[in-house]
Amino acid sequence: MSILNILKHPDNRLHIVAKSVTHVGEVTQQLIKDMAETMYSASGIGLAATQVDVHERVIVIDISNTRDDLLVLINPELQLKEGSILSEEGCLSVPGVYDQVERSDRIMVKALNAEGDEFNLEATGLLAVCIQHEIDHLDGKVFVEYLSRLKQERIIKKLRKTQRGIYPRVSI
Ligand code: GNR
Ligand code: NI
Repeated sequence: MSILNILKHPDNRLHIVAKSVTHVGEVTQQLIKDMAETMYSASGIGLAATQVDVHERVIVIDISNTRDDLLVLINPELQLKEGSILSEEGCLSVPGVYDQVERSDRIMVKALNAEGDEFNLEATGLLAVCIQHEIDHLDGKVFVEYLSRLKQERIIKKLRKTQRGIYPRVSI
């Protein structure tokens, strides 16, 4: 298992549209393990492969308080979305920035699990928000793109300042 480097906004690689997984095998399963370890170690509730510079449609989520309820979504497809919910979002690729985003409050999603089997899931509230946030990543979209241009410019300025001189540690 390994903790992967998380790309930080602004980074053009966060705008790459991820490709569908054609075969769920050992390589994808190892990616899922590494993504889960990375998400838990960063205390996030979700992580999309895009954020670790792998441009395949793979998502891991765990919104449980106990951090032991991993949800894996491969090639997720939104089948239905309804209602609206306004909630404060954050993102591991946009550290220290939190702001209100409007999303659908209830969704139905179809996806493959880590075994490659298809399943359908109905989600509401935080889980629905998180799934939409992660699917956006796979489509090359970061949540700050829903904010005003002024806010986006301020966020980029702040992140460029704090990221300056910070380079990922290479593990031995
Ligand atoms: O850890 C995360 N918290 C969060 C809070 C509100 C809405 C979405 C999220 S997802 C985020 C982890 C992340 O960046 N996933 O892409
Ligand atoms: Ni995110």
